[in-house]
Amino acid sequence: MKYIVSIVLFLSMLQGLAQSTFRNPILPGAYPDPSICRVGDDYYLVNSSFEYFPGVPIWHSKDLVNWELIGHAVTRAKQFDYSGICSSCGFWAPSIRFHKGLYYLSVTWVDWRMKVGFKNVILTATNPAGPWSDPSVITDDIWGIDPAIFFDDDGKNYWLMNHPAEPGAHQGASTIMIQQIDLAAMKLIGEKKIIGKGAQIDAKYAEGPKMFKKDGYYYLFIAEGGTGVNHAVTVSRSKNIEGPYENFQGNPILTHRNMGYTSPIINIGHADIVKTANKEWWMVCLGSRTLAGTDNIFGRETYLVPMTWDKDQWPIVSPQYGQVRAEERKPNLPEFKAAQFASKDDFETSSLLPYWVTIRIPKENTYHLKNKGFLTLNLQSCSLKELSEPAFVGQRLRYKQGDIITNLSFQPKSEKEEAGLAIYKSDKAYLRYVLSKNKNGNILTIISRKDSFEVVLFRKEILDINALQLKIIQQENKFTFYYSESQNAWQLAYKDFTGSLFSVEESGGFMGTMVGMYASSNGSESKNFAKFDWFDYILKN
Ligand code: 6LW
Repeated sequence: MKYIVSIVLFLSMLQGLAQSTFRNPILPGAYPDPSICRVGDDYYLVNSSFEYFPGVPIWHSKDLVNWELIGHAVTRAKQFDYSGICSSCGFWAPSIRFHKGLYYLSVTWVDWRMKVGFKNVILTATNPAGPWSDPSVITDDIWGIDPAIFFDDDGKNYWLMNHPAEPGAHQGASTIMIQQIDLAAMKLIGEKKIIGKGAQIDAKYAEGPKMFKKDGYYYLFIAEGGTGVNHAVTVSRSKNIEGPYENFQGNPILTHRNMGYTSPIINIGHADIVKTANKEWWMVCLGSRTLAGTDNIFGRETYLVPMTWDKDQWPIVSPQYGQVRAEERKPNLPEFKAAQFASKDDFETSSLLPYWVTIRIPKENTYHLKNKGFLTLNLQSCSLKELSEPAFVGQRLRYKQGDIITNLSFQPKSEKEEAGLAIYKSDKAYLRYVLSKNKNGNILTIISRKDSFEVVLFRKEILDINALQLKIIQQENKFTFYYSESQNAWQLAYKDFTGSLFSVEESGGFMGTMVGMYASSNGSESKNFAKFDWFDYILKN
């Protein structure tokens, strides 16, 4: 008996321990450039979303650990013209703030075809779940990214942004500017001041500025080193908002750059901070989990790190450890039961669940849920290789080990028509696992594409296409493909495709990898469609 009691006590102690920690990243998958604000007991967080629609996800939490996707800031085609924007263009580094009943979201809209390439805008909302306003353009004539607003306690409001360095500065040099903003008129006023250029003497890419006031000091948190393995968070402060700013001698306050690729979490940088109602300070930042040592195929994700202040009132991030930890102690906040979506979507809803995204804004009727219990994709003549609006509905790849399964109904009518699954990194790096047709009949193929170079990994005639199921098993950076012609009679199609193709290191860009349902008639007009009965993305670790 005594023995049983001690086992129970031991188990509950273990459970207690388990409950006092959380796992990083708090938002796995391509959710970079986090910005956070607190309103009472509620926390709101936003991320970059690049060429995907709806744009700029808005998250809600009460405990900083469990997050609910409550909406997006960009839900209407009228807000931004996505047509033809390149992969990794679109929305960069939003910042969210709350002031006098209104939520403010400042963000960069990137389209290299514009005169400058960067348009910096503000959207507002009374409810963070939306609807958000149309954009007010603050700058479209200065090279600069990552805008943030700061509301000072004297009633003045400021606009902060990354800004070019003086001509002749070292390669990659950039600065941080500040200028007053009239938020009623949505116009910059007064003079622009440069208040930072990074902590390292030859710092590159000073960006992502966030301003805070505490005990008479203005603290300027920035990212520097570029958004790769040399990324870092640094801080400077001043008693005068317009400077001069003094760099903290303990900079960088957070980085994994000193570990290079030996760290299982790389790219740590681009941060925002928040003070809880319990007077704790926490930092959110971006980082990436690597697979097989180097491959970062998830893109940049959101992490949560504790923060405190030293005796001289400089911030100390991840006290004792100085690193972002995969398992971290929870904030001192009551647990928030965030609504979680089931892994399987049966497509019983009348509109897509919020985690689904499309590449740019598809033309009307590219997809629909009118056949209850099915997602229907109408074949588009464009494909994933054009900067167009393909029939693709996907979600972020986010598990180190996961199964992706779908049930497809599709009758290809020509050799150009195809439908199935796609793993998509950009217009230049993706893989299609599709049912198509040749002169002998229906075929199932797996084709990877890097730039304009395609490799056919698998091709097989399929006799019964009425109950076709496709499955991709991901184990770290290896992807194995199965198909089944009758319920769960799985046959191997291709084993261990190395996912380096989807990594930022190999294929560049700022965005991570998406996986989803796809259909195309590859340049020909088609009235054909593909129906997906369900889609399941199961966590296996
Ligand atoms: C973003 C910049 C960055 O604007 O990457 O991590 C850019 N840092 O701050 C795109 O996400």
